[in-house]
Amino acid sequence: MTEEHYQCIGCGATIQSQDPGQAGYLPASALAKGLEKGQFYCQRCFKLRHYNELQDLQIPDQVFLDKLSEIAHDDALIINVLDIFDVEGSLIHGLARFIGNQPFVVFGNKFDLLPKVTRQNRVKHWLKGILADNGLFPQDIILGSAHKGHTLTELLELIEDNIHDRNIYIVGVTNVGKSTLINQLLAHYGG
Ligand SMILES: Nc1nc2c(ncn2[C@@H]2O[C@H](COP(=O)(O)OP(=O)(O)OP(=O)(O)O)[C@@H](O)[C@H]2O)c(=O)[nH]1
Ligand SMILES: [Mg+2]
Repeated sequence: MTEEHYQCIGCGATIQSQDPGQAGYLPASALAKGLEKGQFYCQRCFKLRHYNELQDLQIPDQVFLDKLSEIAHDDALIINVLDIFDVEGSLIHGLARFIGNQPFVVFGNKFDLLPKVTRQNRVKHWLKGILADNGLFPQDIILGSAHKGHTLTELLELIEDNIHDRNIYIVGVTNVGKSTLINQLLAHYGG
């Protein structure tokens, strides 16, 4: 039997030992161990489970777009992460089209870089204006810093209020801090 017949019990990806950059990668040495046990976690899921560490993964555009278009038909809450230092550059073109009528909340990240005296309400008001100019009307705007767990109370409350009823999608363009945020959430929830 070839390794193509095995799936990761974490993410469902087909287990493969050829390309560490692709979904389902498991080093050949660990593959042998998995064969003994009869079950496999890919390296990415293994690290997520045991080290609370999220590895980036390159996926083909079409797979990503297909996944994105599922959101509109799911019971979803979308958290759109923005970099408050590059708001215009953080906007996802066509977001409203992808998410349909699903509730969405904006998380303005990297608030730690602003002076300590900065008033959150003023930043929220400013963000709201830019979003409205771009046809985006989030249910709420939350500010915080993915680097600093203690700034995430409001976001955690939002997640906890929704997680039992709907899937939560954290979306954002590159470099806004999604991985940092998810790693922080994993650290908070202990995996
Ligand atoms: N100052 C500050 N920097 C942050 C914060 N969150 C993320 N960063 C930095 O922003 C950069 C991008 O963060 P990532 O978490 O890799 O961003 P990402 O959205 O996962 O990026 P891609 O995986 O490329 O899509 C890194 O250098 C982080 O250290 C934050 O709250 N404050
Ligand atoms: Mg990332």
